[in-house]
Amino acid sequence: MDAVAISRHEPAVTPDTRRWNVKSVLALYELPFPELMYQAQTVHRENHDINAVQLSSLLSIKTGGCPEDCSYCPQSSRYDTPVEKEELLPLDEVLQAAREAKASGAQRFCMGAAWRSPKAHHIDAVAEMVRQVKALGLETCVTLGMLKEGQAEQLKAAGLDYYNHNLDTSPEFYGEIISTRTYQDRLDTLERVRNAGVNVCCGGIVGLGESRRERAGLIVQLANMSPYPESVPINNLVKVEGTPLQDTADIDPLEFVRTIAIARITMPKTHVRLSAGREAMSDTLQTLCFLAGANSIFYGEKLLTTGNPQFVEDQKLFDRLGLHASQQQAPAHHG
Ligand code: SAM
Ligand code: DTB
Ligand code: SF4
Repeated sequence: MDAVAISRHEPAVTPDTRRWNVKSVLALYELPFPELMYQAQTVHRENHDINAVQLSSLLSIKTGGCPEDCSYCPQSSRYDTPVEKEELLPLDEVLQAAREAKASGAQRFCMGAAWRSPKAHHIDAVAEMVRQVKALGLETCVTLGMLKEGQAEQLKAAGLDYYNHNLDTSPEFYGEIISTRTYQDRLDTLERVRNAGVNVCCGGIVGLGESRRERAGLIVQLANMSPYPESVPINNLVKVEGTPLQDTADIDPLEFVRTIAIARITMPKTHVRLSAGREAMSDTLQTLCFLAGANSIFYGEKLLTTGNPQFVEDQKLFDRLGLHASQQQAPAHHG
C-alpha cells in the first residue's frame, strides 16, 4: 500500500488509477506517523525547495454583515460575534496595506470580502484594486464568494493571479456546516476561476467536529480536481465567540499534522498553506507542519478578522529553523 500511495504523485496512465478515493486517503491517515512523514517529506523534496516558504498577507476589504450561514464564520450576520459590519474599503486604504505588506516581506496580497457573491459594481472596484496592487510588484489574490459568468475573466484582465474559494469540508459533512450555498455552487465557482485562467487557491478547515473519514473526503475532492489547486490552504478552526462552533473540541494536533502531510502527498506540486489557527499553535507544532510539507503561510498580524502571529514572531521562527521566503515566481499552472 505504501508503494501505491507514494507513486500517486506521478500522473498514472489511466484516469481510474490516478484518482484518490476515501479508502486510499484513509490508508495514508492510518500509516504510522514516521512512515507518513517520510512519504510527505520525500514528495516535498522532489517537488520544492524544502527550506522555502511562500508568504501571503491578508486584508479584509469588506468586513462582516454576510448573509451566508457558515457556522465557523464570525462575519455571518446571523451570529452575534465581535465583528461589526463595514463597507468596502476605499482604494487608498487597500494600497496602503499592500505597501506595508510588501515592505514586511509578503509576496502575495490576498483581499477578502464577506459577500455571498459580488455584484457587478463590486467587481469593477475590486478589479481596480487588483490592478494597482499588482503594479506594486505583489502577486494578487481575492476571495469574494461565488462568481457569475464573466466575473473571473474581468478579474483576470485586471491582473488577478489567484482566486481563493474553499470547499471547506467533505461533501458528506458540508450540510452540517453551511446551508445557504451548496457544494456544487462552490465547484461551479472553482470551474469558472479555472476556465478564466486564474490560479486556484482552494482548501478547507479542520477542527469543525468532522471525523477522520470526512477529513479524508475533503482531501479526495481537492486532490481529484484536474488539475488540482495551485494553493491549498489548510485552516484549523479559529473558534470565535457567538458562532455555532465556538465550543467545538480541539482536533488532536498530530491529526492536523497528518492532514498537512496527506495534502502534500496527494498534491505534490501545490503550495500547502498552514493557514488560520497558527496563533494558537506552538512553534513546535508549526515546525512539524513545515516538516510535513507545508510551504506557505498567511503572514501578517491579522487574518481577516482574527489574530495571526506577529511578523517578528514568524521571523524569529524562520531564523531558528533556517527557513527563507520563497522566490516570487510568475504564477504558472502545473499540469
Ligand atoms: N466570503 C467568501 C467565501 O466564503 O467564499 C470569502 C471569505 S471566507 C472568510 C474564506 C474562508 O475562510 C472560508 O471559506 C473558510 O475556509 C475560512 N474561515 C472563515 N472563518 C474561519 C474560522 N473561524 N476559522 C478558520 N477558517 C475560517
Ligand atoms: C483561507 O483559507 N483562510 C483565510 C483566507 N483563505 C481568506 C481566512 C481565514 C479566516 C479566519 C477567520 C477570520 O480571521 O475572520
Ligand atoms: Fe460569508 Fe464567507 Fe463567512 Fe461564509 S465564510 S459567512 S460566505 S464571509
